[in-house]
Amino acid sequence: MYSTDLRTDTEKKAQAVTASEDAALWEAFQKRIDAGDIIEAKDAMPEKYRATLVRQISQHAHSEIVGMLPEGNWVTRAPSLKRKLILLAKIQDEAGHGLYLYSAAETLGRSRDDMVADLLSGKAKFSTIFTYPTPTWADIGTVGWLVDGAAIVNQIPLCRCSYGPYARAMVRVCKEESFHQRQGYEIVTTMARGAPEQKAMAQESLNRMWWPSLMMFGPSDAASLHSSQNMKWNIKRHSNDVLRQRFIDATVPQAEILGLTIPDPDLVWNKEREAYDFGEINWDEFWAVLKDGGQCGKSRLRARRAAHDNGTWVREAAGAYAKKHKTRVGKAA
Ligand code: BYC
Repeated sequence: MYSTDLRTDTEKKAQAVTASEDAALWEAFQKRIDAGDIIEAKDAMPEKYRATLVRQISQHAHSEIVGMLPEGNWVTRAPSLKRKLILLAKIQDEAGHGLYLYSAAETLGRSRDDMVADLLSGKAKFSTIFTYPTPTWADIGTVGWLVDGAAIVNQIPLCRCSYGPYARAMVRVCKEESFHQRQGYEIVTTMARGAPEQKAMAQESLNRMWWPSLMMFGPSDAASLHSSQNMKWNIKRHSNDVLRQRFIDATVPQAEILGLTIPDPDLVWNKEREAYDFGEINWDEFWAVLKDGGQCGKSRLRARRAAHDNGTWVREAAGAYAKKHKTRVGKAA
């Protein structure tokens, strides 16, 4: 996860080919993008476009799957049967998101097994937000409210991404994320309006999760490596900073309604910009988390590896069944 190079040998070769790729292909491709065309799996595309999408979509899929872990830890401790059921349904949705996304990435020629191997070996990244611990029940509320809230702001524009299979997967993901955001906000609302201890727990969680949520949008535009090319290709429709600002402007009033305080002394409404000014994000922390996995990165990977190992027999049984079925169908034909 924390290496800077996500490319497989095949992708490296593919990118090397890019230099010698037909300039006419690049030009014709860019014309299609500029005309608002949707690119489909079998269409001609520059190898760099393909590799960029595999990188982003697989990282996104890994984030969904790893994101199940902090929530999974709370299923047995959720405060009521109703809360357990809702949390289980949400976690199941995240697994579904991972599956749509792995499938979308597979249309670009990368196998799911290879992508999962990159996650398990630590080569592929997943969202920094899931390297932070969730030690209290209020964190399950703030994950829904802030993390799913940030995900919606980031992902709604991806429904109009130039690559069809990714864009279509995003439509359903966004609908479900919207339910997730509301369930999180409802947990935080219940706590903020409950006993003083509950409100304090909600505030303490907000204090820890606010800044990491802002980091979900990626580095500042000045430091973003891929934004300008990705925007040219209509993979990204808005820059990291634009989306981050959109999230802050939507979320601050939600905190005010709850009587909670955003942990940023520099947060102030700017009348001229009609947006909130906010304090400096600790980018050293962001880059350090990307590099070494922060507090929980390593334990998240350990949990994923254990789940993968424990599921070996299921994959083997499914493979044996598929083989048997194929032989039977072959004989019948
Ligand atoms: N975490 O040039 P930049 C969810 C990396 S799941 C980790 O701006 P780009 C949920 C970036 O990959 C939410 N890495 O990159 C699930 C690049 O490194 P590489 C997941 C990050 O691609 C379960 C480098 O930093 N959402 O919501 O133009 C339960 C430079 O960045 C992060 C998605 O994946 C980060 N936060 O923009 C609940 C959305 N930020 O690859 C909720 C799809 C940056 O060159 N992805 N990096 O080694 C995107 O929209 C874009 O890929 C990003 C980054 C905005 C994340």
